[in-house]
Amino acid sequence: MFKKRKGAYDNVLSEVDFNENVFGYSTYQWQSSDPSVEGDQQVLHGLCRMCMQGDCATSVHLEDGVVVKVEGREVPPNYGSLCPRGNSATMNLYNPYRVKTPLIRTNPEKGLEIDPKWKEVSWEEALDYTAKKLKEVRDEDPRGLAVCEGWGNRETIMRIPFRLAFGSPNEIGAHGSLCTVHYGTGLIHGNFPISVVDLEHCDYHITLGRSIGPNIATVPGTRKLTKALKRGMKLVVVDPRSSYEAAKGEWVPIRPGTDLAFLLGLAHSIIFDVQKYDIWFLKNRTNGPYLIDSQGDYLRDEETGKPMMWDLTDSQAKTFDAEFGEVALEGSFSVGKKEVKTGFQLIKEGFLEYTPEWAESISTVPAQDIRRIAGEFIEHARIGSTIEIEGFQFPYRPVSVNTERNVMNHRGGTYSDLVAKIINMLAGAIEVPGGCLGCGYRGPQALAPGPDGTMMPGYEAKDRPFVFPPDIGMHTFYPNSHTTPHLVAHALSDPEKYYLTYEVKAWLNIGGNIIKYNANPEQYVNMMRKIPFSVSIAYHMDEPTIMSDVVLPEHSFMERSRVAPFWPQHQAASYEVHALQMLQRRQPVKPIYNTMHVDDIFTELAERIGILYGENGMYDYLNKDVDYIIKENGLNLREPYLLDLNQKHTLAEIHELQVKSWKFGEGETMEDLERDGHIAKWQPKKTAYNYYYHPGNQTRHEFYIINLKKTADQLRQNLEKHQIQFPGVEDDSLVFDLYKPVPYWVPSSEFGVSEEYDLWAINWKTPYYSSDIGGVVGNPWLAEIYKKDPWEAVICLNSATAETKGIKDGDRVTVESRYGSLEGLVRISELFHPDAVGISGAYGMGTAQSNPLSKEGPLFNRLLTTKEDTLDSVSGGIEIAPCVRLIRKGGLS
Ligand SMILES: Nc1nc2c(c(=O)[nH]1)N[C@H]1C(S)=C(S)[C@@H](COP(=O)(O)OP(=O)(O)OC[C@H]3O[C@@H](n4cnc5c(=O)[nH]c(N)nc54)[C@H](O)[C@@H]3O)O[C@H]1N2
Ligand SMILES: Nc1nc2c(c(=O)[nH]1)N[C@H]1C(S)=C(S)[C@@H](COP(=O)(O)OP(=O)(O)OC[C@H]3O[C@@H](n4cnc5c(=O)[nH]c(N)nc54)[C@H](O)[C@@H]3O)O[C@H]1N2
Ligand code: SF4
Ligand SMILES: [Mo]
Repeated sequence: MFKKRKGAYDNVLSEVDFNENVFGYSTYQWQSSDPSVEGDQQVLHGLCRMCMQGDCATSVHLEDGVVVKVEGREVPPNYGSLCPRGNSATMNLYNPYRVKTPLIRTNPEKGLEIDPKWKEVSWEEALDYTAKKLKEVRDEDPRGLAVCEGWGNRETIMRIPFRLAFGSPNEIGAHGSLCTVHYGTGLIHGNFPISVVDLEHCDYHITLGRSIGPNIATVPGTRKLTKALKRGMKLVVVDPRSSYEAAKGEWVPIRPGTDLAFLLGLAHSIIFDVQKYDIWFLKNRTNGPYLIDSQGDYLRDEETGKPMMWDLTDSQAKTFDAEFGEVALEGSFSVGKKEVKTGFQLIKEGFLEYTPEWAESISTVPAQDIRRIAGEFIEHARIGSTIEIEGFQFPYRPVSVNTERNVMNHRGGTYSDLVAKIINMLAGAIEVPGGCLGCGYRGPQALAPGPDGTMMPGYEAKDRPFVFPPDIGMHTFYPNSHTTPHLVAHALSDPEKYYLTYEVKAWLNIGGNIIKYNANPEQYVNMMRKIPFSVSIAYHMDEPTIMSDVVLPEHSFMERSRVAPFWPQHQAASYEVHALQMLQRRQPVKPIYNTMHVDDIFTELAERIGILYGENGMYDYLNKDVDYIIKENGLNLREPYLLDLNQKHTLAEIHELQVKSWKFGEGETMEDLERDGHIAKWQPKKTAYNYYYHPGNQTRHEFYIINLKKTADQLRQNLEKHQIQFPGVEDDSLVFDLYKPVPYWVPSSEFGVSEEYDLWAINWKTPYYSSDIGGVVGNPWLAEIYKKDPWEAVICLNSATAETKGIKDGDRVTVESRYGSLEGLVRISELFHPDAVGISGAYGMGTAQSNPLSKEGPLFNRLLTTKEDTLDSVSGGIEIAPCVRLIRKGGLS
């Protein structure tokens, strides 16, 4: 029987009454700390979380306390629609495979298929035991705790404050190695997470290896793309697979992993064939005219240290902010004893060899198509035109080329993104109506110039400081990387080689799946086996959870009370969302099992460890609103609505303070939010474009990517200073070669391999699987439809390729890369590039105690490697398109 506790949590954790519920599991009579659900409301304001977008507004309908329907609400950002995942949310709540009560392991042997021999325990026992173990680690060395997070629960507001109060620097994004998409956007847009097309104005959009909406069934993205297509926007989809989006535009099939070649060919064609680009933009809003010395650095004025440009009128170099007759965009000049060239000139010379014919030889995209697309892109850019929005004149450039993880997750992948940015800059289509826009942040900070006149790199393009000895994620050696679960695995397996000076003794998993969603799953299983104590705040018995010593079951998302500031991510781009400031509310349904709200779990643990109260306690960090990279979870608490550091607070109290502190609010209260489910305010439309804050020549983007060179120079110096080698690579030129300021062709690690491996495997997200947030893989309603989809969870092959190999539709084959293999059923189609082997989503694997559905289908990630010499050293990303061979049952084909 659960022991009654005194204090502010009385109303959450009291009166436990272990009844048998419909599923036959013990639960307790829940009494909400949330006034909204204390009555018998029949319709609740919901907030979907069946994908990372997590902002579609829903109505949750109940009958006799049972959820009978979830539907979209007619408010932003989804305006009534839900995708297949959102529609299946009911089954997320009533999933019989959830963890239903706290568990402590009794079997010391660990493995995905080994029964942990769980002991069901009370919350009191689970929390006391976990806190005692974590406290022991903290007393010895707080760095001994690693917190591993992921999209499974990014809603928690207390994960980061808990870790900081604990004193551990080690947060690991479980998801990072296959999602390295942020550098270019941080550098060119000062934004996060990626850059998106302005679908409200764009007329010609080239999209490479990414999804705008329909491919992953993102509701706001699909709405906006549909409108843009109706309006007549031309869509060019460069992809080895003819996706749903490709079907709505021109499909340009490309050989997997060769997008950099295509993009270099496109840039070449604009410069040398079309010979038309936005000279005003390049001269005024980029560092293209800056003079570069023979070392590749800016020529600087001796007195002021400022970068210089060449004035054609009086033939001399001047600081960039001086008065100019006519700025030189191209050319070579002598300044004193120095021979210098403009940044633009160097890029132009660098791109000379990348003719469309050359690009065709690598990417298979016909040279004539590359030339045509280059011409159409520039034609649609309307160079020189303007548009007035609310009395403000913007350049109007309705074109954009965008890339994402399937283009960037290769050695050289950061260059692909940067070449796409260069193409947008050639058209003048950066941060202006119609063009390519940073996704998340709107305001003066994004494009703010530094002392060199160029905008300050933001987010991951801003170097992390060189800290030695390094953290377990090795960010010291990869200062611009995304999260690096793979490097953590390497470092923990060989601490000395990676200069680690302390041990990881405790692991806290919260909604991340380090095992399944990266490469080489076994390495993470081995790593987790060696960690002395691990705890998982879990929804179901996924791979990291079955490896744990303690399982703390959390509420499913519909049971989680939430107040969330809206933060546009990934695909959503238009005035509708980009000028929108919104608070959203999720009224929770009553929990059906013996679970807790994730943030109540953190509070209870923090209190027991002794890190909840006082200065540098968890509440203090909540008040400080530590600089979250994604502000979506930031509380933004401010005077006089801060938490009292010496008193325990319920979540309901914190939500109340959050609403009162909301910086776009005008005195709204929790009642307002409770009544309407959201508070929405649109800022003036012109502020949806960051150009507005720094117009004309008030800021510049890096066309010549000097930031890469600066980072590499510093990294080299630091390695020398500490007299250390770059860990994990034999030859560090493999690393430094990717930091050159002029992008160039870098073949991925999967080219030039033995001829046996004659195809390349590719992967994509789908309307059913966008990641496993909400446990979509085990959702029976979704399974009912994904099992009918011929392309889901199978091995897709082009018909001609299949014929040459004697493979027929329905055959079983093994797909083998140099690193791993998988088996599956073949589906044949004209809609795949002849060199591609397509495997969607992330099916397969599972554990001894997970939903059997999670074991079905091939797991693409088994084909991948995390070896350092295959990485993109700038982003830290792993190779996503491995070369493979097919083995048909009964022999090699
Ligand atoms: N094959 C393949 N691999 C991929 C990708 C892909 O498209 N295909 N995508 C890559 C990308 S871009 C990313 S960002 C990463 C994402 O990888 P992760 O950040 O690890 O995220 P998720 O897939 O959301 O799942 C994490 C775990 O949380 C569990 N979970 C679901 N709901 C809940 C919940 O309410 N609470 C808790 N505690 N856990 C929950 C899931 O079942 C899963 O085991 O994966 C990468 N890996
Ligand atoms: N609704 C919703 N939206 C999401 C997410 C979600 O969970 N829900 N997850 C978000 C996250 S974390 C991320 S990182 C993004 C990532 O999402 P995206 O990168 O946009 O999506 P993917 O489906 O992985 O890949 C997109 C396309 O790349 C193609 N592709 C595969 N290999 C290649 C190649 O070699 N070259 C080219 N040109 N194309 C290739 C695939 O066929 C696919 O059509 O999505 C985000 N969007
Ligand atoms: S896109 Fe789908 S899964 Fe994602 S929040 Fe919206 S309805 Fe839910
Ligand atoms: Mo991602």
